[in-house]
Amino acid sequence: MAFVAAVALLSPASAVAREFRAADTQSADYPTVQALEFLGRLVAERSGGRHSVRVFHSRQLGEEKETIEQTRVGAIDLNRSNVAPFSGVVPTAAVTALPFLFRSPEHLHRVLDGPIGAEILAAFEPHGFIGLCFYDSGARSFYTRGQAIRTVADLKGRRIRVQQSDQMVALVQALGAVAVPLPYGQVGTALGTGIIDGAENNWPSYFETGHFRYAKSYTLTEHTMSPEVLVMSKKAWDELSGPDRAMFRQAAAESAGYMRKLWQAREQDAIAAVTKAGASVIEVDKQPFIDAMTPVYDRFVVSPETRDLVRRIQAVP
Ligand code: GTR
Repeated sequence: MAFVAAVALLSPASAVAREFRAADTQSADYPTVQALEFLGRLVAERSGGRHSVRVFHSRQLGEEKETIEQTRVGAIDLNRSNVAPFSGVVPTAAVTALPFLFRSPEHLHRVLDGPIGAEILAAFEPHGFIGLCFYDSGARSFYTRGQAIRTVADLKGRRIRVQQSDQMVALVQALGAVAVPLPYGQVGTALGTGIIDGAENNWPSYFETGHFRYAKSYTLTEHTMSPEVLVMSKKAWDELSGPDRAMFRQAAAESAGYMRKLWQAREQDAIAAVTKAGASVIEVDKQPFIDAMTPVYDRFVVSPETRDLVRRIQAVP
């Protein structure tokens, strides 16, 4: 017993040096990847060089569906993904991807920066993840090749790529389109070859992926503001000391603030770049799109807890 206790004292968890592998599907200079690098600098500094974060961007560790699973089992330590591909894994998190839930970026920030945001991050834990922070992702809108989308009817029968998420499949089906769930890295080729007619994403992703070259009409439906989320695998977390956990949480919160500033500039730059390259931006009456979303809410907002969460999010001013 005495020997065991002495060994434990000699090697407290906080003294164990570690490289944390972080996965991100976006490219090296995308704001989420920049935020992970920033987090890595804080962690290295504040742990006196004991810990470091190695960022694998551009899907080097795989597509989101796979990296989420690998993070769950502890093969990847940190993962920055959109909440939508988490929909089958952490149902509470999927609430933030519900269509037309957030009224504005300010509403989203007020919800995610407050107690509801903390509650949603905490909901990751029973599923093998520690929710560390949310990052901005703007609003997602549809973009298409060929005929532009001006009304819900223009989506009828069109093949639209969605993230690998049942909720996103349902959203697109509710608009009468054919949902094609594909990993992010396959969308460019699918658009280029005409396997799909369109996809949906925020401005920076539409630009950075080059999708604007094939799908030249961007229709401002802004149908979801599904945020990005940074999680740590519970396995890595369990090996951290209390002070190291607090350090990670603090560094993640600061990286979210850093990212928010980068994001605003990046959105504006992306809008300017795609319009300069000839993409047309189409404004629509959103009401018919909102009205079409009832089946999505009927299917995914079922339990009393989820209903209550949606109500509380809507009640945030
Ligand atoms: C982006 C998001 C990625 C990924 C991608 C997609 O906006 O940053 O994490 O989810 O969308 O559509 O697959």
